[in-house]
Order: sequence, then structure tokens, then C-alpha cells
Amino acid sequence: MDQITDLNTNPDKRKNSVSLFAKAQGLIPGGVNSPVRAFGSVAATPVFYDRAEGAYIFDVDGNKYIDFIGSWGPMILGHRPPAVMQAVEQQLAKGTSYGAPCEAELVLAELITNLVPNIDMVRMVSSGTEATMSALRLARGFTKREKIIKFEGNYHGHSDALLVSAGSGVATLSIPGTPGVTEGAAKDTLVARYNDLDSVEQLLAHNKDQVAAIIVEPIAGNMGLVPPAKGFHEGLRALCDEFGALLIFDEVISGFRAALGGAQELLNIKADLVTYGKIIGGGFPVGCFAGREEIMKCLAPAGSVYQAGTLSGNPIAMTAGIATLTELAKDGGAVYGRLNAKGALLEQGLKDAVAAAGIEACVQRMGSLATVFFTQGPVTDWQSASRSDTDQFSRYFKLMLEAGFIIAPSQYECLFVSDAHTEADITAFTDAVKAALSEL
Ligand code: KE4
Repeated sequence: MDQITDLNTNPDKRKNSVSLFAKAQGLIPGGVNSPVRAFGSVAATPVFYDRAEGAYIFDVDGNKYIDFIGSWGPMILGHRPPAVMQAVEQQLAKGTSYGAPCEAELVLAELITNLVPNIDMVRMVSSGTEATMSALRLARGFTKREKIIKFEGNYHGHSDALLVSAGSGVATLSIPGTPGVTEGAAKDTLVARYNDLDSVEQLLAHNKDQVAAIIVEPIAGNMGLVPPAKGFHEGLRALCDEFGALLIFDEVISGFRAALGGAQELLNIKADLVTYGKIIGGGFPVGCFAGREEIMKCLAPAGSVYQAGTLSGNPIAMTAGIATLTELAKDGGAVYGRLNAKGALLEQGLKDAVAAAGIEACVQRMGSLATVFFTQGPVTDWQSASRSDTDQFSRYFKLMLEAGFIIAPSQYECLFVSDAHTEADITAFTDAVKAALSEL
């Protein structure tokens, strides 16, 4: 097979993307505002997009793709869902930012606390990074302890303390300890192995009474899709209770995707703090951290743990989030049955494609999140995920792009299925995967 070494092999197909990227690199570091978008790990020229609708996205050269990134999770209803667009258009007529309280902040807060039983209060921010960073500060303020435990391959945004052994773009770009993160910033971050309770217990025992919190992706999505092992979260809950640490579920991806009540509902685990992002903003910049009143009331101005944000609770983002969660809650959350059925169709099609190609690969899925790993499964942690053949993933990525499908340009991300994807879209995708894998 002649190697598709770069999208420039199709200069006429994406020439506007190529020229925009060339110009962007002189104005924006790496030509992008978030590293994983640069297609660096798949040795291709990034595609610039012009518009999106439903399950489809269109680049600046007019090429149409079926989108399995969905803005990395927010587009669970598909792009430009009518109910969200209508609500946002109405809010636009009333202004975009007040820097002061507005009713929409209460409405979204009430929606979240109604949908997630163990949450009494929420604090809105403008990104998942802010949410996890602030949740850690709150946990440290509440427990008066300094250390935290995270998991290798989990990604919680780019705050200093959490960039240690992170997944997503850090793993994708094989960035070791990120320059700029000082020893002081990282010294209180302890790293355990995902799905390995012994590694957690050892850290807790060796740092007795010093660990403020364990932060975890309840369903890991930033080393590819890695489901929690049976008993893993029950064990984390028990260890947190035994050692007096808070359990923080980072649900920026899984929140309102895994179930209406998120991974807490799906896994029947109650965390002490939960972080959200993506879906709760309906495509606008948002994040939030939430938990029981006893902890949340430590936050300024109610308490002394400081946290703030100019655009926190932005009326447009709140309005989009309200409309999105309202849609997801319709008919008792019937959408999740549809998403899970589409996820199952996707998983079966991918498994059939891998079997037909006879290559070393495995498919892992939870609900509407899935990953094709180019390594023998099961993938249970970063060690096993990082054995994936990323060169083969790169070839697969480019073959899929040429076939008209947008997937994350990294082995260490997920496929995101939306309610806008039809069964025909998913079958077309898995048929294209079958063709691509047979060409590898
Ligand atoms: P943001 O700061 O990017 O809004 O959220 C950070 C974050 C926190 N927690 C989890 C579990 C996350 O997945 C993320 C961000 N997700 C990545 C994709 N896996 C964002 C994509 C990007 O970095 O461009």
C-alpha cells in the first residue's frame, strides 16, 4: 500500500486547510490552540473546519466528514441541536456576559443537583482544567492535607499538579515531565496505576494522613477507553474512607454521558467531589466542580478557599448547558438507551473489522465511548495502552480521514458517539474501518 504520509498527498482536496495551517503556524504556537488538534502524532496536516451539523462536519475545502470527535465530548446531541440553538439565540438577544449573577446559573445548578443525588452545590468555571484544579485546592483546604494521588494515563487538564504522568495530549506527544512544571508543584502529586488498588494503598500507607484526595477518571478516556476493573472504584471508595482522603471523580468526559447521573450512577459509587465540563456547556466554554454542602461551603465567599473567574457562569454557556441537559433528561433519559445501542453496534462492527483483518488490535467500549487499540488486549492501564502501535494507528487515522470520517488524531483518545449519529452512519464507519484495517 502506498503510504499516506501526509494529507498534502491530496493537495487539491484540502488545499485551504494546508494554507491556513501554514499561516497559523506563524501566529499560534504549533498552529493550534490545543496541541492534540495539530495532528502531530499522526504526521498529517490538520484539517480546518468551516461548519458542522448533526453528525457531520465540513472542512474549509467543502469536504464532508462523519464526526466521531464531537468536539471531544460536548456534542452528545450532535452539532447545532435545534433546542440548544434556539435557547442560545434567545439569550444572545439579551446579552452575552454580565460579570454578575444571572438566573441561568441557578437553573443549571439546580438541574445538576437534581440529576446527581449526592451533589448539594456546584461552582461553575470555564474549563475542565479549572474544575479539577479548583477541586484539588478545595480538597486540600477542606482536609488541611497537601498530597494528592492521580493515575498514570489519566488526564485532568493542564494545571501544574495534574500534568504529572498525564494522558491525552501529554501522552500523545510523548511529553515527559512537562517543562515549566516545577519540582515544588509536582512534589505533592503521587502517581498510582489505574485499576491497581495495591498501588493506591501503598501510597496512602506511605503518606499516612497526608493525602487530601484521590482524583480519578471513573471511566478512563485519555489513554484510550479503559473501563474500570470490577471492584476498582469500590476499593478506592473504601481506601478513601479508611485513610481520610476525599474521592474526586473527574467526570469531564463521563459526566452526563455514561448515564444521566454520570459514572456515579452507572458505577453506583458516591464520590466526595465531582468535576464536569464539555456536555454541561453544550459546546460553550464551561466546567464545574460539585459536591456536598459541607465541603463546597469552604469556597469563597462562603468560606476561605479562594477560587474565581471572569466568565464563570456565563449566561450563554449556562443557557446552552440547561438546554443540553434538559434534552438528555427527556423521557427519563431515553437518549442513553439509544446511545448505548449505537455504541454496541459500533463495538460489534469494530470487532468484526479487527477479526477480518487478523491484526493485533482490540476494541474497548463503555456506552458511547470506544477505542480501537493497536495492541493485544485487554488494555487495563497506561502500561498496556502504551504498548499500542502508534504508527499503525497513524496509518489507520489517515485512511479513515480519506474515507470521510473524523476520529481523534491520537491512539490515546476515544470515539464519541452522539444521538445524531444514525445506525447507517455507524455501519458506514465500521465498514470503512474494515477496509482500512485490511490495507494496513
Ligand atoms: P479542558 O480544560 O480541556 O476543558 O478539560 C480538561 C479535561 C479534564 N478532565 C478530563 C477527563 C478531560 O478529558 C479533559 C480534557 N479532554 C481532552 C480530550 N481528551 C481535551 C482535548 C484537548 O486537550 O484539546
